[in-house]
Amino acid sequence: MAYDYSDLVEKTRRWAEQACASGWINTDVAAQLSQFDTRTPEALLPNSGLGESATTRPLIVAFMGGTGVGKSSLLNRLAGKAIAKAGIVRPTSREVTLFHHYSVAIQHLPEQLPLAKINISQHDDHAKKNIVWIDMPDFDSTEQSNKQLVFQWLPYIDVLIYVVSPERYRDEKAWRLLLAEGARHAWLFVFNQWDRGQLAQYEDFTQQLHKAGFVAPIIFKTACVEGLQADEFGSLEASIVSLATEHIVEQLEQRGLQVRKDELKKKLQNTSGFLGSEQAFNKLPGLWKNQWQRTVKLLQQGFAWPMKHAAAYYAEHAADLITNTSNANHSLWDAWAQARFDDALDEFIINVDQLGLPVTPFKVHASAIRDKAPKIMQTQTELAARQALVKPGNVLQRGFLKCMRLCEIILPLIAMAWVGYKVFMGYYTSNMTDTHYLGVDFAIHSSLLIAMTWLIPFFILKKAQPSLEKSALKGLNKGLNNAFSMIECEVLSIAENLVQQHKEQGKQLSGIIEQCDITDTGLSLSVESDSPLTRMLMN
Ligand SMILES: Nc1nc2c(ncn2[C@@H]2O[C@H](COP(=O)(O)OP(=O)(O)OP(=O)(O)O)[C@@H](O)[C@H]2O)c(=O)[nH]1
Ligand SMILES: [Mg+2]
Repeated sequence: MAYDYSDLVEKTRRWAEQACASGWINTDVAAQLSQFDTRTPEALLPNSGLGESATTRPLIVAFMGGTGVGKSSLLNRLAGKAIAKAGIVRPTSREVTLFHHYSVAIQHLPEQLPLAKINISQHDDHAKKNIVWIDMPDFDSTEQSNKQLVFQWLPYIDVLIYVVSPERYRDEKAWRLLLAEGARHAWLFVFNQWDRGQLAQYEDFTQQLHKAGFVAPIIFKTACVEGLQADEFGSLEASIVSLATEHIVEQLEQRGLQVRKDELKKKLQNTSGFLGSEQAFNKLPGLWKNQWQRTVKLLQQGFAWPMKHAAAYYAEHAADLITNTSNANHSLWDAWAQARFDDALDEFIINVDQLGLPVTPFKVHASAIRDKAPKIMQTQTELAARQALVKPGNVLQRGFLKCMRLCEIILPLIAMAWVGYKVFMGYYTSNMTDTHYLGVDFAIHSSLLIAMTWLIPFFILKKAQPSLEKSALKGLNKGLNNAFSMIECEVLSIAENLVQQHKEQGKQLSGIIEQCDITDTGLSLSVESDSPLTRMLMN
């Protein structure tokens, strides 16, 4: 199914709006994408009502050219009466003259047109029923409003009759207009005031048109001076009448539509260049990892002293910290660290730019992570320091101390049990064998044994207690590394998120580009090479 041009323009406008809002394209590009013209010749006379037999709209033909070349004189000649002002004052016409068959309904002209500047005349010539003739003001005089009026009418014209005179056939402004508007219309050329013209000028004009892309331009030589020899005005009139068929109007519509779609497609393809390539986006995670590794080394060096200081503080206030009664802020992330982090992000953004990728989405997301980094660092270091102070030392140390605490209880108990056993056995054997009950030596030795089994673990426990400062430092180091990897991941997830967004933007854009290529297969309205229309179209 072919997509309606105005739908495509609307889709493009909506895409541009959201892409600009999220920073993927700048406002200039968005403005260019939002300015596509939906005005077409078929929109000039909606429901033009060409009578019961006609199924199509009339052909819209307009005289265009510099001031004084004779546009109004040509229209008057065609009408057989002075319907448009023609004269020696420059410029003469300051409004558009519309000349049409009375059966054409023109009451619904587009609102964008300055309706106050229209002069309307009707005729009853059945042969020219399917043609609406328009005389436009000049576009090259000092009268800017005339030029503006011409540009307001141009999109609604099927066939432009470009009129020149011997003085004004090499006009720079006309040349530029021809090149800019060339593909959008069919063109006929009139070398008017031929009564004063020379063959060399005619040939020169033909050459110029070749350069503009007309292989065999159709040029009529006319002279709107009464009583002069016959000119080619009749052929001009006949040519236009022969063009006013349903088939040619459809061909012109189809071609106009294709030209507009091609222009839109070209602009969209250029825009996809601004979004950057997928390969470039895929390089981002690696780039950031390298960048961050260098920054981490630098930050670790810079944090060495503040970490010691913070560890001493935490060790000193361990009890307050654990019971949460201390509000002391010992953030390692100072202005120096923030500056290093900002440098890293800025360098990353420069790399993004050098890869030809849009930087605004990165800048927007990066500003959030700039604020978040100090919080991550604060939370992670404090959490790890607290954990380290709750469980000081390493697993081995903690296991050994646990063991010693057990020994401090169990060993004296074993010693006492052994002494008790000996006392009981000594008492029992002394009764049986009538030997002396345990002596003084036993009392001294057993007391010493009990004392030693208790004192040795007690002293070991005292001496093997891990240092709180070292534990806090270890905790801070762990927190620091956690914070570093969290910050790295945050930036990586931004990069990944933007890769996804880029894919989505690219997909939407290529969707519209593809839709520009789809044409109705049922309509084969390509211009046949032998059609007179071929000579009227710019290559
Ligand atoms: N000699 C000669 N004079 C012509 C011819 N056609 C028009 N003129 C004169 O040229 C002058 C300008 O003609 P217009 O028809 O007003 O020219 P225009 O292109 O409509 O000019 P603007 O309305 O100012 O854009 C008038 O005085 C005409 O009489 C021609 O074929 N030969
Ligand atoms: Mg005029």
